[in-house]
Amino acid sequence: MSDYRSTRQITAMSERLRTLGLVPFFIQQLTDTCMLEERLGRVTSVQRSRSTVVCESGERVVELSPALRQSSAIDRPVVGDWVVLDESLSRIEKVLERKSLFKRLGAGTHNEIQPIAANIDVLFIVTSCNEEFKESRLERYLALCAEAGATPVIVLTKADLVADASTFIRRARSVQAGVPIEIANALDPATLDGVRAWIDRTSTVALVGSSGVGKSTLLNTLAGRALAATGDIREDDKKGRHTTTHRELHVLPSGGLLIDVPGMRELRVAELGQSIGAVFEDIQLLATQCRFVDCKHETEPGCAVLRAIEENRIDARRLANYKKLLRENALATATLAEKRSQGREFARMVKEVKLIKQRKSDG
Ligand SMILES: Nc1nc2c(ncn2[C@@H]2O[C@H](COP(=O)(O)OP(=O)(O)OP(=O)(O)O)[C@@H](O)[C@H]2O)c(=O)[nH]1
Ligand SMILES: [Mg+2]
Ligand SMILES: [Zn+2]
Repeated sequence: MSDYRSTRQITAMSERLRTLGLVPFFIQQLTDTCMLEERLGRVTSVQRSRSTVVCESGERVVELSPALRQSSAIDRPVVGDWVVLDESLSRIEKVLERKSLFKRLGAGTHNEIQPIAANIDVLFIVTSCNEEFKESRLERYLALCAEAGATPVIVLTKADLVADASTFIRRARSVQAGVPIEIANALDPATLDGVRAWIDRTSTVALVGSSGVGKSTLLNTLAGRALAATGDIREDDKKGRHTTTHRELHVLPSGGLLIDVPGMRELRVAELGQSIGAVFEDIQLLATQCRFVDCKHETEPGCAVLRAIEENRIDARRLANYKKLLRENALATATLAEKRSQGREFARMVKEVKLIKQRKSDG
């Protein structure tokens, strides 16, 4: 599609779709112009098989097409997706190709990749200046963010509750070279200029982080009104009470889109590719100087990584977490690959049995 045509379509496009973050990347995937105005929409929340979609004509609760209902979790619509509805505007027919996707390995025994939020530009990894703060958790979020294809920003909330936030800032800086950090009191709009600078009219920001760190509070303060419920945290261990129970995309009155994601208890990784390396660039660079090319940085002589730990240039915790994520990722990735090949094998067997049956009935 020519640039001219896509520009013309955007100018003709409804203001509503534009405030929902519609950009040429999605318009270019549409083949029929009339489909654009009426049947295009963005998923603002998902409840089991039903999704809330905002289209030009307003908000609708819609079902999935039979094909989508049978597809795997990763291919089904998730909050943030751009979708095409059927002519009666009651069913999602197609999920447009995603610009980015934040996902994890499903919790519990479900060895399936679970999409969390689609088409996000920026990921606010929210953590607070108290016992909740953990470098290892941040590293995990950052690896998943690199894989998602979004820009990470660490948002340090509850800065008002500590005399000096500098220790937390220093610790946040250590988890990934050059990662932006914003300090905030999520209850006070006067402290949110740094956070606001990441939000513009068409970009989508997802808020992730443990329960109780202040994601919904941040959303409400940025919006200037109570869009989401918030809840207090437990006094003894500072843990949240999982107040937000489903993911939802909100449009800010001043423009910009925020996806509030409930605190996740488990954040398992799988199929991370090179994304672990994006977070642990320092360790991977040092590893090129180890004496042995296959150095595991355990007890080997001439290990540049172990030397950096001895000289306090790298934390032993950081190396341990790097190894843990590598192990976890390798195991989960292998399990998923095996499951998929078994699925293919099973499908092949079913096909063969059907063919035999057919031959029998034909003959
Ligand atoms: N003092 C202070 N309190 C905050 C700040 N941010 C959040 N809180 C409080 O922390 C508690 C939890 O905030 P929520 O916004 O509900 O937390 P959440 O991250 O949305 O939690 P879940 O929905 O459970 O995932 C509330 O009592 C908020 O008022 C902050 O920056 N400073
Ligand atoms: Mg919340
Ligand atoms: Zn080594």
